Amino acid sequence: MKIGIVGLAQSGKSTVFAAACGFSTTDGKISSRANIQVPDPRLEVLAKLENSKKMINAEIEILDSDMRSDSNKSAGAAAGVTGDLQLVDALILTLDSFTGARDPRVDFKTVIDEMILYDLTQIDSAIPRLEKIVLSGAARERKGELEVLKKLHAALEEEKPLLELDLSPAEETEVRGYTLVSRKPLLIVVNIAEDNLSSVGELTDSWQDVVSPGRREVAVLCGKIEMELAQMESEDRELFMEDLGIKNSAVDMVIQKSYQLLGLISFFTAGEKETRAWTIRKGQSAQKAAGVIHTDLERGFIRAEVIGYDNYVVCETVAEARRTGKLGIEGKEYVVQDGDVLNIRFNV
Ligand SMILES: Nc1nc2c(ncn2[C@@H]2O[C@H](COP(=O)(O)OP(=O)(O)OP(=O)(O)O)[C@@H](O)[C@H]2O)c(=O)[nH]1
Ligand SMILES: [Mg+2]
Repeated sequence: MKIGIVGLAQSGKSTVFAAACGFSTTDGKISSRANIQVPDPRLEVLAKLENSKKMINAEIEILDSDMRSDSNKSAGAAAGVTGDLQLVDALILTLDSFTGARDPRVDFKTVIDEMILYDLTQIDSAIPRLEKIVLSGAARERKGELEVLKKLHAALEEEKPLLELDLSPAEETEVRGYTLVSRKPLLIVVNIAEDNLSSVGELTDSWQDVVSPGRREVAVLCGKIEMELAQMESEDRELFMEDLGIKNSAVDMVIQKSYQLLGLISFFTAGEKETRAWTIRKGQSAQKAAGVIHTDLERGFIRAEVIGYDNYVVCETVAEARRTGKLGIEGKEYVVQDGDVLNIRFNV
C-alpha cells in the first residue's frame, strides 16, 4: 500500500515526507520513497500485557513527488501529479498556508483542476481507441469499459473530481487498469506557520466543507515543527511538545488518517516473543488475514481464535477471555475487525 505526496512547488511536500519518515531535509534532496511505521497506541498496551520482547508496527510506503515543473509541462505536472503516482493508492496534498503569500483554497482548486486535467487527458485518448475496437467487433467484450469511461469523461468535463462519483463495484472493476488520479482518496494537509499553532482548531473547522468521510480528509499542521519533532529523541520531544502546548504529533494523525483512507485496518498477534500489527483491507476474511502472516496459515487454516482489542484489555489474558466468553472461535469466512487479536489454528 502506497501513499504519494503531491502539491504545488514549495508547499511543504518534502517537509511532510521527512516528518513522516523521521528524516531531515533542507533542500528536498532526500530519498523520495520510504516505509514508515503506522503509529498505534494499542500495540504498546498489548505488548505490555503480554510482556513481549518485541513490538512490530504496521507499515505503509510513502512517496515524495519530485517537482520537475521546468522540464515537464504535461498535464498535472505543476502539482506533482505525474506518472509516478500510477501505483499509489492514496494521496496527501500539501498546501502552503505558512508563507502567507498564497491562498490555500485557491491552491487546492488549482491542484484538483490539474488532477482533473490529468485524468481527462488519459481518458480522452483512451476512448477513441477503445471505441474503434469495440465497434469493429475486435473487442466487443470491452463495451462495458467504454461505457464507464464515457461516464467518467462526462464528470470530468463538468470539472468534477472522480472521487465524487459513485461507481458500482462492477463499474469500478471495468476501469481498474486506468490511473485515475482525481479518484484516489485524498488527505489535505494545510501547512501552517510555527506561530499559528493556536488556530489549528479554527482552521480545521473552516475546511470541513471539502471533507467527505472515507474519501477526503483534512489535517492542519506545521510541517516544520513536525519535522523537528520527528528527529528528536523521545525525551526531548516530550519537552518540546510541552513547550508548544501540543499533546500529539500531528504527523501521527496524518499517517493514521492515510491508513484509514486506504481502507486499511490492523489486526494483532500477541505473544511473549513479539506483539505485532498486521495490515489488511477492511472486509477481509480470517483466512485472508492468516495469509498475511504466512501462506501456510492460509492454506492450512482450521479456525481463528479472536479477541476484540477492548475485550483483551479488560480480560488481560487469553485464559480470562476464554473463561468469560470473550474469545470467539471463528471460521475462515469471519470478517476481521480492526483491533482483533488473532490466534490462527492451522495444519499443513
Ligand atoms: N515556516 C514554515 N516553513 C515551512 C513549513 N513547511 C515547509 N516550510 C519551508 O518551505 C520550503 C519548502 O518546503 P519543502 O518541504 O521543500 O516543499 P516542497 O513542496 O517539497 O518543495 P519542492 O519539492 O521544491 O516543490 C522550505 O524552505 C521549508 O523549510 C512550515 O510548516 N513552516
Ligand atoms: Mg520537495
